[in-house]
Amino acid sequence: MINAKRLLQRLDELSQIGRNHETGGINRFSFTKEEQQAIDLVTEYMKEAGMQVNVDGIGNIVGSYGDAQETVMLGSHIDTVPDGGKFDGALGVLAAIEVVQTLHEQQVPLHKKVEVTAFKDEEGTRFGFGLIGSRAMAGLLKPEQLQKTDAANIAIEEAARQFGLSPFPLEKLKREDIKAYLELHIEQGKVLEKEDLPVGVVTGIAAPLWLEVTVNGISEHAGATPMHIRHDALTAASEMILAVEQCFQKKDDSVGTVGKLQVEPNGVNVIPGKVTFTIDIRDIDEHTIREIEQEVEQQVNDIAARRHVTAAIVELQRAKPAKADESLQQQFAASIEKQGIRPYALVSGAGHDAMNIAAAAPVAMLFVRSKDGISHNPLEYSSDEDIVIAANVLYDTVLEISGKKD
Ligand code: HGY
Ligand code: MN
Ligand code: MN
Repeated sequence: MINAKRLLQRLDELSQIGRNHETGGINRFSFTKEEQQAIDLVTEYMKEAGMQVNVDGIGNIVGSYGDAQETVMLGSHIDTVPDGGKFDGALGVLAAIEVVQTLHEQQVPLHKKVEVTAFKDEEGTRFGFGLIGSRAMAGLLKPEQLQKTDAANIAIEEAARQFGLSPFPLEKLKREDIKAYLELHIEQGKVLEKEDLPVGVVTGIAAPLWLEVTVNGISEHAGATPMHIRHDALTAASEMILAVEQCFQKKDDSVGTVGKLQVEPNGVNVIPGKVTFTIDIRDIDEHTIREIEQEVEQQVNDIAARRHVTAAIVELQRAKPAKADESLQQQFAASIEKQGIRPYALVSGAGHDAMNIAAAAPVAMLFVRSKDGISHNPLEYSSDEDIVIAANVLYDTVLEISGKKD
């Protein structure tokens, strides 16, 4: 069994880094000093667990245990959304380290190397483009994507170099030796709570398509411009946003979110001349995502024409939905049953690094119950008891797929 006290203590310790003491939220964005502090702490934990620690060219932190050719990789991420919670990503990395430390302390003979990866920039908060580390490891990262910039116009490549990293050639980041990838993650939804279960096995992962819509009208005097001759970018964007919402009413599993909105010049007495907003589209099926994308484009263009403004849509990021490996799902279910818990299968509406790694290896995810389904919020919470159950399920699964058969 894993050392529950140590895991929970580390979770608390890591959660102090990047903490906004007013809101309780955590802000750890890529290639920043907060992230570096978190990397240093996680590196320390990995070494205490008996692992060799390496950082690859894009900044994935990889702890390795054992010297077998074939690798079972565990992992998740330690970066956050703005004012994020303490469990999203961090729990998966720390539980994985705890599993390895327990294997090490109990001198368990292994026939596979076990690695733990803290993937670089899963959330995409700083550059509006995420899953960077897992794209790189799966050979999906494209050179031009490293030219995406943050609000200060710093490109990913530049930020990586300033952080002491050399991302190119990207080919050297690709991994071919991973035989299985397992990720423990909070559910971030309400299903396990409704089923009154501490853990669940993920069957598939919905993928995000992120679009940015820029609406251009004319900034004019709010008092001197009659309503019927305005080119108001904000009222046009508002109608577009509600039309986007309508696109999802008819779809069962798809979800759509407008999360960011910028109004320029943003003056009380100025008709907005330019509005930029983002759309986050999710579904488990790639074809459905494309259908919705076309519908959204049609709506945006029709409304722009009718309101005498122009609209441009650019893709910020796209990923492929992924199915979890059947036999790894069954192994998780068997390990759950050993704890006397009913195995339960569910889809992940949230995106995860596992969906990229699925391009390079069989993957599976273990979900931990989220209180009230809240996540991407300082109120994000999973109980100590559920966390320990999940970490022990992960330990047993790793033992089953990596431990030497006597
Ligand atoms: O957006 C997501 O689904 C994940 O939290 N990055
Ligand atoms: Mn997240
Ligand atoms: Mn996450």
